[in-house]
Amino acid sequence: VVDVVALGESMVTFLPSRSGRLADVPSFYRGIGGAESNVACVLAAVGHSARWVSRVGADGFGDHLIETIGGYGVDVSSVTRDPARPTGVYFRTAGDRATDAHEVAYYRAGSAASVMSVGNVDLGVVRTGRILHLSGITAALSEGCLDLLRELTAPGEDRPVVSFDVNHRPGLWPDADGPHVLLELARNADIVFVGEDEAEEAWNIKGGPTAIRALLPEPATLVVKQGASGATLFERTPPHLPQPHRHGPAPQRTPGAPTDTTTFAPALHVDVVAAVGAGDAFAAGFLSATLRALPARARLRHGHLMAAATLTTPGDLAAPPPTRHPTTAPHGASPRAE
Ligand code: KDG
Repeated sequence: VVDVVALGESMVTFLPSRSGRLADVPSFYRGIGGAESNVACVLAAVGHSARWVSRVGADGFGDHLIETIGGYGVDVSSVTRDPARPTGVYFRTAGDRATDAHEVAYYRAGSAASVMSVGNVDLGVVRTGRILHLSGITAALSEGCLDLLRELTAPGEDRPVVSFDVNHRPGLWPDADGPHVLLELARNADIVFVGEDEAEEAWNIKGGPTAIRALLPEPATLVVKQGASGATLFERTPPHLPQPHRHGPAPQRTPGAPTDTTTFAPALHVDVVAAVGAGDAFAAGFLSATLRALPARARLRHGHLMAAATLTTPGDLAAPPPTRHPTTAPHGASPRAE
């Protein structure tokens, strides 16, 4: 049993050499992106066992993703290579520090990961984690990816605790269905992360965390991220996590207490370099502290600490750990700074 399995598309990211419009940036340098693998990387960096499940092309960018994510200590042995489709890439601008307004250009349609489906992903492997971490990005990639998410979030006694980051990316949805689909998926998850601004944009919810909880009462754990001010946790009952090193089905869920406990924790004050990846780092910190069975406020605090580290770097991830995990080293490659 690994602590966390994260499933989703990762891409080689091209970060701008200087600020300005995409049309004007003269050169880019390479990083990695992918909301779910970001979560896995941060978790592995702080000592958890984490597995990333995905598909990449049989190309150099696929090699780079596997080697770099593996370099964080993530188990990449369940990542499939697709000889017929490329690894997705995307370019981003530095954007405005105050508003985080930036441009993103995706080149991921028809990518290897976009054809993930119930038929080509090993569901048994995906369900081996104490927590399965998913995000709404995957649902937008294709019908097959959406079916896969529906299967993985379908209620069932033997599924792992399902963590779901809404990650509404309006530019990825081909039609207006995104918000409805994201709500449906979130309602079936056990732990849900959503930004207050994201909920307002997707679901037109204006009443803050309490109104978001009213829309999303089903998940036992709901974390509403409120940007630089902090985050609010609504929780009926902390997740029942199977013990590490134990095989067999997860313990039976007991019905939650009827009322929520509400906890707020302020964010850290940081000089933001780039917000990209901060939500993923927050989720990883929160899940890490949840795996360690820490109290509610400490779980939020761990989220903020991890997010703060990422906010002070231009890319998705804070600096990788100096040494790689010997047991998960793919192809003997060395870790790379992003
Ligand atoms: O959370 C960071 C991600 O948004 C970034 O890595 C790119 O996964 C990505 C996406 O699909 O937007």
